[in-house]
Amino acid sequence: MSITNELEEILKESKEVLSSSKTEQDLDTNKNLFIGKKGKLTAVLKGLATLSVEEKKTVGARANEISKEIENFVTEVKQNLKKAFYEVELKKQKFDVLKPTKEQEFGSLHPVTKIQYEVEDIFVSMGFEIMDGPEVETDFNNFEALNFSADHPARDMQDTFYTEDGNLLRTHTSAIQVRALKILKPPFKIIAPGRVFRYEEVDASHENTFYQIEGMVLDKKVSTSNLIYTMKVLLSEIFKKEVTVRLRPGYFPFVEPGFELDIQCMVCNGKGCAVCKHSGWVELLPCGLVHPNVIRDAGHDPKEWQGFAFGLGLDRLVMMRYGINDIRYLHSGNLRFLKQFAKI
Ligand code: FA5
Repeated sequence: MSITNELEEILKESKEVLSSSKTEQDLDTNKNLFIGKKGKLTAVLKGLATLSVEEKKTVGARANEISKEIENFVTEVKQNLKKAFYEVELKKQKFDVLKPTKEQEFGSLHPVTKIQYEVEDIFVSMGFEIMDGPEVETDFNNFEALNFSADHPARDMQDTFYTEDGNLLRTHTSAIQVRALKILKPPFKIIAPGRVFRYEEVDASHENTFYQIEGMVLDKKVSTSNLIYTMKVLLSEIFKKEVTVRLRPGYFPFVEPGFELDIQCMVCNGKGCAVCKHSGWVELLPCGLVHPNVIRDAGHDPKEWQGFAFGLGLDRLVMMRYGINDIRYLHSGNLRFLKQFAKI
């Protein structure tokens, strides 16, 4: 075989061998078979010495071209091998950030949140809007504007934590009534859920941090019948069965008349237990018609506008709904307790 043919054969063979390389290391070894010190092309070039000057020129030039072509082919194969390597590696590393680590480890809504959402749905379906307010309130919004003057004895029932600048942790969601009266143009219907705080001796039915849902309607011709009807709808929707309630007079400076709506204790079925303080009844839903002073102080004419308001104790509602015999379970972060509500 002539040297020229031998060179073309080497080029052909080198491409076949180089293409079969599986790794970059393989490729280096295969490259040396052709253009390394002991490679086939190097060996042929050594034979050039026997050729004439003219042949040396043409065959030598072709040999150089072939050497370059093999080098270029090596570079091309190397790039393809790199690309394939990273594709495989990336596929191995692909992971789903949202995939739960264990099948059973989903979190769930807190029972108080669940019931809050249910109450919200009931009121939204009756045309109420949902309002929010801050947990750190002014004395004015929490007390003063609700007819509790600075030395009013009813303040003693709702002692709280004060900040150094004279504000306080709100003791009830009724503070949001004041905000609603200021911001909204009557007629309006709102509910306002939220966390409230009191300096309170903790027992089976009293926490120092608990939840309420405020409700307020301001319109023309609002009566106690509207209030009682709305409370009835709420309770029948929440409990989905007849519940025994009693209505008695209750005093709150910002309503007149004021009522206490108690529910027969569903932990002991009215027999008496720690939750109802052995009375058979649980205070759940104080309410009343908005006091004319509150309406007037907010800049509306109490002869034109009337309203009702209520303040639902959400934790106690949850306790009645599920028969929970101690309020302290609710906010203790006890997972064995909370997990029982995951599938409800
Ligand atoms: C009030 O807080 C009034 N703002 C309610 C109101 C609103 C009256 C609008 C009239 C018109 P009271 O302090 O009774 O009222 O609390 C309301 C409800 O919150 C109670 O019936 C009870 O269900 C719940 N509650 C009160 N104190 C605690 C406590 N320490 N722990 C858990 N729940 C409580």
